[in-house]
Amino acid sequence: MLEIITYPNKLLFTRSQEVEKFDENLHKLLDDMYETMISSNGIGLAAIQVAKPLRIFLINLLNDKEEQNKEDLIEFINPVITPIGEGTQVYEEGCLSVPGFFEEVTRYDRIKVDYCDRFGNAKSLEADGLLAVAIQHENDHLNGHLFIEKLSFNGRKKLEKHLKNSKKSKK
Ligand code: QAP
Ligand code: CO
Repeated sequence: MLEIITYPNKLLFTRSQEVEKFDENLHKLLDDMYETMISSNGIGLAAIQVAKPLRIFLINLLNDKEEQNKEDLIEFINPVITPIGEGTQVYEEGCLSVPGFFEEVTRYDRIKVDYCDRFGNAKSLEADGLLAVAIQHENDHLNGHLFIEKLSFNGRKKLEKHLKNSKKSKK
């Protein structure tokens, strides 16, 4: 298990670097990130959330039976995202680095992603729905951005209240 860093840790606001070596160290990091994501009840995790500033994230959505199977895991390395069309969608997002807070965010409806797998093979996929949301959320982490930067005025107020309350319960 790796430790997940949380807001307002300043590492979360740093830009991650491209992966250059697709070696056993990378594979170990990907495996450790997977274990960390699953034991934290996550469906997505970026390397910067475990304090590794590398352009890597994992997504493992639930299937239509609401099961989270490792065979549905996608590992994205050095991803590049391109929106398809102008459509947008709204989804109630959360983040393991902002524990206990969930709020609506607007994202592109459809995207194309070019990325590498763990062996350095070039891959490409088109996504919509929740997968498109998850990819955009995780890709923001690689550029030092959090979903809470995209909140509406009322969402921001909710966040302030949440942060105050979680500080109180820590004391
Ligand atoms: C990113 O988020 C994401 O606060 C992944 O108490 C967001 O796995 C993908 C989580 C929106 C798709 C849509 C957060 C678990 C998990 C929490 C997560 C918490 C427990 C968040
Ligand atoms: Co996140």
